[in-house]
Amino acid sequence: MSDSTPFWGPDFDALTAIDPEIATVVTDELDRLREGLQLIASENFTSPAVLAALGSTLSNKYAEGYPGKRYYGGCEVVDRAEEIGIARAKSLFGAEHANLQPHSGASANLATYAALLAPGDTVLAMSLPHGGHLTHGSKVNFSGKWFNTVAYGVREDTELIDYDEVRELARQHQPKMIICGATAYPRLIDFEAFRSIADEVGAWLMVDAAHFIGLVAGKAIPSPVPYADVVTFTTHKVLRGPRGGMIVCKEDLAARIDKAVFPFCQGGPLMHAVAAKAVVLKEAATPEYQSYAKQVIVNSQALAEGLAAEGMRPVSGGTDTHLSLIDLRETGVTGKDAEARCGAANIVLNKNAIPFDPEPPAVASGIRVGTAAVTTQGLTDGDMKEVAALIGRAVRESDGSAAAEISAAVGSLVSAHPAYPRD
Ligand code: DSN
Repeated sequence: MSDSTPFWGPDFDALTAIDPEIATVVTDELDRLREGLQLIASENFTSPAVLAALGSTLSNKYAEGYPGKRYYGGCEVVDRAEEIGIARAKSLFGAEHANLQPHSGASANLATYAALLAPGDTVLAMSLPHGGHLTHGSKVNFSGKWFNTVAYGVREDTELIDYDEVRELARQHQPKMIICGATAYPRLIDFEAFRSIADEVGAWLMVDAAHFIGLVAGKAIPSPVPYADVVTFTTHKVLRGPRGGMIVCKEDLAARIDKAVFPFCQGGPLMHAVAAKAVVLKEAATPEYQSYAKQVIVNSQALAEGLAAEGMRPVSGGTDTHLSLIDLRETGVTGKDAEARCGAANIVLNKNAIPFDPEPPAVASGIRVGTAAVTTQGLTDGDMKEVAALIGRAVRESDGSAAAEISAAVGSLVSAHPAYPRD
């Protein structure tokens, strides 16, 4: 690009003139992000570079197929974005093959089932109430309807994955694929143990790394890539990229995975999102990102300790990652009420089932908190003590005046570290 090449991209004045209603939604959401504490463990704040790629004219291009093998003309420019992204993904994760086209984590998982299994095959995966994911065999999802799912969970005493149970179930049910990776499991997963169980019964090993792949990219926790046949993930959690999915796998599965993504599960890729994924893969290869990933965990551990001091028990006793699952039963407040009370005070988090939860999922006995976003905006472990105290007060005090006071304290904290500066 020469210096004189104009970037034809987001023009907020045009949006305001053409569609003031949607322009207001966009600015209101920006205000919401700026004014609250964003503790949803699966969210983050994308960089201006990622947003520029997302808001570009690459969105216009139909590019069914893969670089050099498209079903449409005019793909030679967007091909470059995908080729650059694939090379960056392989290098960052030490992977033999990468596919950047899945529209989401669920699409990446669907494609992996499609690549490796036939309907009716048996899959061994973590149960949703113990921290798994809808696409790991829930009855309301394709995975539970079209496949025979056997679920493993955590031990009641330690709240850690019960590897003995996983091995026993694998021997008993002879699954064609074993899945590890979760949405509400705060501890490291022993990928070597899963590999050895998969090898013992001749199963594929799929790791759904959506939650923690950013920590892997930042070299803050061990990688599943050397152990798994296929690793799927989203790009918008700790990794801090655009909303979307990605798959890395061994070379001998490359063609199967690519054909499963397109044409089996998807049509045209979202080339603006593919380009934005390439951008974040470059950002994530920097020393700054590695420091960020480590700080996410330091902050997460500080937050878990702070919440424990507030009488809220971290499930499994703590965290090794960006998230904590908090058992609220000692407070007498449900997850549902805690989410609402925190929300009223501009603290955004989600209710979450805890293992062996006596409450139904829509009520839940716990909350889940993550530090990916607050670390991006520059909050440190010192700030996490205050965050924990604010959550503690919001959960315990249900009246409106407390919410207003807590909200004011949240405002002071986040305005010192704006998610997206105003100038
Ligand atoms: N919904 C995501 C999460 O919040 O963990 C997983 O898909």
